[in-house]
This record gives sequence, structure tokens and C-alpha cells, in this order.
Amino acid sequence: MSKPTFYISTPIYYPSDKLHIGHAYTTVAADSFARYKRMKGYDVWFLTGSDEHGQKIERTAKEKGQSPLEYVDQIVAGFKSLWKKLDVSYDDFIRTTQERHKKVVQDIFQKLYDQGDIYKAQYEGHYCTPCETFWTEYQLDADGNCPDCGRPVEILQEESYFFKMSKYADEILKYIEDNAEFIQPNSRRNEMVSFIKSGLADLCVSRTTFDWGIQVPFDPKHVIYVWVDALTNYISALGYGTGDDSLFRKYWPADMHLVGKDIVRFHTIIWPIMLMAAGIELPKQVLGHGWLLLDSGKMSKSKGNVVDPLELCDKYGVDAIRYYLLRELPLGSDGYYSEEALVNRINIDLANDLGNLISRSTSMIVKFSKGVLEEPETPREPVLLEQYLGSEEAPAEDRDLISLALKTKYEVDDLMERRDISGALAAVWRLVGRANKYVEETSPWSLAKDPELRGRLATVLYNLAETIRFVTVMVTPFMPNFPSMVWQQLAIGNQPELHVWEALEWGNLPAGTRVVKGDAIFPRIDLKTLEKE
Ligand code: ME8
Repeated sequence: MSKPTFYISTPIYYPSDKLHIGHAYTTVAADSFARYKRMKGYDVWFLTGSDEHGQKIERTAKEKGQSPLEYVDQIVAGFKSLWKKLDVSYDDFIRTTQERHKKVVQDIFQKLYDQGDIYKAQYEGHYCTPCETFWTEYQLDADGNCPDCGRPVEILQEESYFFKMSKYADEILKYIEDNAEFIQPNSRRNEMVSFIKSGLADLCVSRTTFDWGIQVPFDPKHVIYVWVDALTNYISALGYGTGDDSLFRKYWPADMHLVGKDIVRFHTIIWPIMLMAAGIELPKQVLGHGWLLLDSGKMSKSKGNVVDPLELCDKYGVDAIRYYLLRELPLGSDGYYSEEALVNRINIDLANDLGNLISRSTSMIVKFSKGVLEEPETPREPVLLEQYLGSEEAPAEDRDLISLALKTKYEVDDLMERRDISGALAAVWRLVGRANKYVEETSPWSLAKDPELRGRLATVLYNLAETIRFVTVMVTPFMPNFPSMVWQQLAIGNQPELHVWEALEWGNLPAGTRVVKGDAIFPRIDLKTLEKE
């Protein structure tokens, strides 16, 4: 039987500058969904890329004395190395300057024009001559001047093509109302519903004031509005409308477009209307996540308050950065970034809770059992295990720990279905906390003193090792690096069948393996020492 498919995308980012921690957040979250779904047996397609056209890029390149393509080539190379560093497992990287993309954008534009959904008219707007940009009234600053440079604007007219968005307003509204999952979280759905109800104007979809874009096929003086160009990436990357559309047939409609809340409107109104007009199925979900904020306000290069994810990875390690981003910021809400909170997460959740559980458990196995994991008294066979867990025969703390480990697996599945990554990590950390408590309750160091309690000691040590295996498997989609260190310490590095979701059955960890005490997996960080460096 063929596997179910899961197609997930990130926004394609503007190569107008280096990416910051906000972009890393979206991409790492998308990567975690992709990795999780792969572990659950899905055939996943994970797309990211770069949105390379537009006036801003044209202007920046000119300032640097480069051609736009020369300029974006370097920045896009930087995107790719950042994703490599952050272990982002994308399947394809689409650039809107690629021929495979341009052709699809032009074909769709032509189709919409031929069927009368795109028409030519006069566009009137507030034009800033130095910036060569049209602004809508709402975009102007408080004094009615250009929001970019603050200089006065003038009302100008320009010949443009318009897309008949208004024609599809009822249809998109019905789609959003009938498909509760389409826009998530619900708060974003409500915003979009009121936006549409307040009236959809037709959209100006071409420009003549700059060249760096995809030409309107039947009127090359115009370039296609950058959002129409950009949104099409989600299907051009799959070969839509080309001789080889096998990926499109396999993966479309997308299961999830993960985007920041700033661009939810483009993805839930313009994009689906374009698709409706072109007769293409709509994506199943647009998930608009919250904003990563700084005390000093929104991150921007001009304010000089941009947090560079590459530097953070070098300083703290990739898994730690991924964990912090995913745990700290529930997907729907805004959250504040601070290095102090990051260090706290590393020291408390990673070093104290998880790192300590692994290091004290492996140390005790080495010390009290010569590194050999002995056969536990707990039955492995699922029916017998269930009976055992329900009987008085099993010590209460064992029942509690094992039941929680098994329950956590379902909880993580449920939370991931509800797109709650932070909640899923919190659930795994409850199991980590329970296991640390189990160490205190069972005090293996006392059991080790009494030869009569050998059996009990073997069971306790086994339960700890097995819990560590459960935790590590469940954390793998979010932190893909550290598991290999754990597998080595548990001496199951060459048994990949034990590292997968399906292997989350209690008792799969074989007895007799020779556990080794390795280096601390998550060393503590001293903020004071760091400050001095
Ligand atoms: O909008 N917190 O590209 P872009 C969280 N090219 N996420 C953030 C963030 C922050 N502070 N800052 C940025 C574009 N992001 C278009 C997209 S898609 C067809 C075209 C993330 O480079 C978030 O995902 O401005 C946001 O939506 C995206 O970066 C905007 O990236």
C-alpha cells in the first residue's frame, strides 16, 4: 500500500538581507512537522525557497553595484547554509528566478487574462518618487508621507492589470466557513472572515515602475505583482502545468502552508482565489504562527536589533536553539526572545532535566550493573504488560512511569495533530520529570547494597533506560542531533529499528546491552562566564 502523503511549505523569504531568528523559527517549526510526519510513516514533501523579485531587491542590488541576480545568488547561498546548519530537511528549494517557476506564473496569468479574470485599468495611488513606490492610503505614515523614507507622496495614475478578486468573495468566504481547519488558529480565521466581509477590492497585479520581475506574457512593459509571482511557488515547485507534473499529482493539495501572521491574508485570500480562478484545488491548511519579538521592538536591520541564528548555533548548539524556539513560543501566540530565557531553557530543561536523567541513569548502570542492562521483572508482551500494570503486583512507581511513557506517545500524536509543538515538548518533559522522580523514589544506590534486591535493581535500571529511549525517539523530530549520542550510550547505535516511532512499545530495548557512560549531552551554561568572553 502506498504511504499517505504530507506536503508542507515555509514562506519563500526575501533575499533582501540575511535571515534572522524569526525566519529560523518558521523554518525549524516546519522542519519539525516534516520530520515528525516522516517518522509516522508519511511520504513527506517539504518545500522552502526564496522570493527574489521586486523593487526592493532591484534597488539594493543597484546600491551595491551588482546585478539583481548576482546579488540574490549570494544571499540565497547564505539561506541554504543556514538551513544546513539548523538541520532543516527540505526536499526542494524553489527560487522565483528559476525558469521552472517563471513559466508557470506566466501561464497562470495568461489563463486568468484569457478567461476575463484579469483586466487592464488605471491604478491611482500615493506615489513616492525617490522610492519609486506606490502606497495605499493605509500604508502611509501618520503624517501622510512615505512609510519608508518619510518624504511627501503625490497622487499618480498608472496603467495596471487588475485581478477580479471581488468576483470570488462569496466563494472564498464559504470555503473558509465550511472548512474550519483551513485557517488556523481560529483567531486568524475570524480576522480573515471580517476582512472579506468588509468588502474585497480587485487587486492590482502588475507594475510598470521597475523591471526586476516576471513579465506579463502579453504585455512585456508590465511585470507581475510580486505576491502573485511568489504564491505560485507552491505549485511551480511541483511542476504544475508542465510535462512532468508527477509531484503535483502526488502531493497537491498542500497539507500545510506554515507562515507568520503577517502574511496570512495573502495566503488565505489572494492565494486561494487565484487557485479557484485557475480551477486548482485549495490547500488544506494555512497555519499562521505568532511573532517573535524583542524587548526593543520588532527585529529590523535598520534598528540594529537583529538576532543572528548562525551565531546562536555556534554558541549554544543547534539542538538547543531548535528546542528553545519550539518550546518557548506556542505556535499561535507571540513571544519574546531573550538570550537569558534561552540559557534558562538550556540549563533547566536540557542540562538539569534531560541531560541529568541520561547521565545519572547511565552512570548507575555502569556502576551498579557493570554496564550491562539486565533482564527486568516487567513483562514485555503487550497483553501481559497491561495486566501487570493493572495489578497490585507491580510497584506503584513502575506502573506510573510505564503508563505515562505509553500515554505520552499518544499525547504527542494528539498535540501534533493539533499543531501544538510546544505542548508536545511539554508532554515529553513531564515524562522526563517523572523519570527523575522515579530515581528518587526507587533510590537504586540503596538497592545496590542488598544482594537480595538484585532483581528489583535490574528492573529499575531497565525502566530508566527504556524511558530514555522513549523520550529520545519522541524528541527526534525537534532535535535531530543528540539522539545519536544517546543511542551510543545505550549501545543501540546500530539498531535503527529501535529509534523509530513504531518501536515505542515498552520493553523493546534489549537486555544484555553494554551501556557506556559518555560525555554530558547538554552541558550547563554559565551566563556570567559567557558575558566575560
Ligand atoms: O514575507 N517572528 O518574506 P519575508 C516570527 N517573501 N516569524 C518571523 C519573524 C518574526 N519576528 N520575522 C519573519 C515574505 N518571520 C514573502 C513571503 S511566501 C509566498 C512569500 C517569518 O522574508 C515569518 O514566517 O519577509 C514571516 O511570515 C516570514 O518570515 C516573512 O518573511
